Amino acid sequence: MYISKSFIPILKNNPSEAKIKSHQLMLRVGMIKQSSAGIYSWLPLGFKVMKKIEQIVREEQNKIGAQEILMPTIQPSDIWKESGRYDDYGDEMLRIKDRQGREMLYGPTNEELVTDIFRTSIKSYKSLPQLLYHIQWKFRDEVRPRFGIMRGREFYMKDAYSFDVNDEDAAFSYNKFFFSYLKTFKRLELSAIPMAADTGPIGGNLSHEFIILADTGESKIFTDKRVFDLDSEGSIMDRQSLEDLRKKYEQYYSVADEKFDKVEFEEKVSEENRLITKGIEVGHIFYFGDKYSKALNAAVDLPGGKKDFVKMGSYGIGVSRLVGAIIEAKYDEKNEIMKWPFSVAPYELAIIPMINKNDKSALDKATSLFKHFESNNIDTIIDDMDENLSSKIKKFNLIGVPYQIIIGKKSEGDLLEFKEIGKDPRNLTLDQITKILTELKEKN
Ligand code: 5CA
Repeated sequence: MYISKSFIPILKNNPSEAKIKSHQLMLRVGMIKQSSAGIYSWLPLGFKVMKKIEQIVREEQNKIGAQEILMPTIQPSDIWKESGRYDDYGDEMLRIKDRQGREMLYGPTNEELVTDIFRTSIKSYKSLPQLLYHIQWKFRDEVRPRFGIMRGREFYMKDAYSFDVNDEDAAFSYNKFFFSYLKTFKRLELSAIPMAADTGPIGGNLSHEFIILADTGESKIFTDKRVFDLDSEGSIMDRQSLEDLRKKYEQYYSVADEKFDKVEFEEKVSEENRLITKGIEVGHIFYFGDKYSKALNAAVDLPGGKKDFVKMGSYGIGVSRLVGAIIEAKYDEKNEIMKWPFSVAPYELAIIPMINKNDKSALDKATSLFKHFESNNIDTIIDDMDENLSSKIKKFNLIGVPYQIIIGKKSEGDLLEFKEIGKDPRNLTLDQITKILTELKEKN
């Protein structure tokens, strides 16, 4: 992509309406454009990042055996009346009438709809477990939409649903998602900590929020610092090791606001390990047994001939919110340097030639390098604008392309000036650079 032909509407200054750095940066480099309160269009740069995040989320869901489906955004009201949530959901639900006067709604979540899909097709315990997920827009008419896409009214969510024959199997499914979430956030270079949480309008009695630390986060958290040293190495998927993994995390007191109990906190966590801070909720998982299956009559035949309602859980990741969350975690606001994780960067490499009206050689060289990297599958952007080198570099620091090749006065012979954002440039050969980038690509 040539930057002169790209749709990347960069602003000179930070927009005054944005209160937190992710919102500032997203408007500044033209990742999104507000359409109405809490509703945004995604412009090429923002869209690319979100799609890359979505793909990582998808791959990690597939790895635990979840199957992808796609449910509609518009749902009929009757299934919500069956579950009893039609009235409970209140003003957050956007209610619509079609031309026949039928009550419809824009889905804020999908427990009812997926249970309806399940109950019409699955009749026997032999078909369990079923793990189904989709990645789809949701709408919640939030009282206070704010911070750009962080708390939107329309937002992009991955929501998964598990169906099991009994509580024990359901716990196994829950733990698969628990594990898969740790893996997903790690691939996004985020340190997201699972914290015991309330279940709110979703219901049930077991729940974890996955939270990354950020001063601008809306969730208050109380944790034992040692939880940050834990890791989720390996890809072991058996029941016992997954249960052990969850226990490993649960041994440390780590809760979101609503679950906080001062006495318990002070009893369980020594003073030097206490951490009270704020964070961003990037995922939330729930176990609610037969809450929806009972209400919607989703039952299966058991081995002995009896029937029972299936045991369900639901598992959400805020895909659009993650774009902002990664910025909150990675953007150095003071120096105006963003560094996207390689795995989700809008471009992996920027080629920045010094353009001189009388001498097109740097641009020619840039173009041939560009072709080379494109054929090596490296997502590359070339800056063909008539601007000075330092403003070009500043621009790419903001956009956050993690690697740059600068073709200026210093690049002579076979060596190229190669720069990882935020670090000093190095002179490397084309082969060396290609190797570095290809290896990064494989690792991600
Ligand atoms: N049905 C369950 C699990 S699928 C559910 O809806 N859970 S949730 O309400 O916690 O939402 C899941 C995730 O979506 C949250 O962890 C958060 O990352 C994201 N999310 C929720 N509300 C918003 C919002 N208004 N704007 C952006 N992201 C949101």
